[in-house]
Amino acid sequence: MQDAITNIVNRYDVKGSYLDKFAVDQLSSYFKTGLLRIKVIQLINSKASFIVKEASAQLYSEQPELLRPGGNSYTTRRYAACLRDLEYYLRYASYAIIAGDTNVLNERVLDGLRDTYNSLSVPIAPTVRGIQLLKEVILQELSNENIEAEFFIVEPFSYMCRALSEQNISR
Ligand code: CYC
Repeated sequence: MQDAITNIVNRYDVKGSYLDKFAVDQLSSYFKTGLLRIKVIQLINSKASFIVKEASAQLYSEQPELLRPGGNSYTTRRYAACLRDLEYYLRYASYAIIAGDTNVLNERVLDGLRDTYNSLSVPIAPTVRGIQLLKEVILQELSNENIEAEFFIVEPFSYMCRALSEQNISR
């Protein structure tokens, strides 16, 4: 797993150079957002089950066919798997927010996931919508607490949506 600091240090180590102004600017913007990152992960941590519940309720009200016979969330086993997956996305997004790096998402969540989903017929588009809804619920909660939304808060969610939506062009 990488974070904003190891990412920069590794790049400079490869070149064998000291951290220049560019690196220092990137590092200071990471440190400047540090307290806000902590606030955001505390909010996610304290409201995790609410966030998942809201996002899934919204998903199933938009796409009720998922819950009907033939839908991928039909049966309590699959419904539970779906809530669990949303919980995974939320938890790993919180790790990426505090790390300031999306690498953890590739390593622990996304690698191979499309293939797993395809082999189990888990539909990608509603999953992507579920991740967007997690993000929207968090943005609403942040605004309720007068915390201004910043790019780094939404980025891990957008990153997972992009990665899941991407077509595999090698096949
Ligand atoms: C299944 N989701 C799975 C499976 C994996 C993941 C590996 C297959 C194994 C299992 O059932 O547990 C996902 N596992 C992960 C992820 C990680 C991991 C992300 C990283 C930590 O270790 N179905 C829907 C919704 C969507 C959904 C749109 C929820 C948003 O209709 C999800 N995922 C879903 C469902 C299954 C599943 C229903 C069970 C499919 C089946 O067995 O038929």
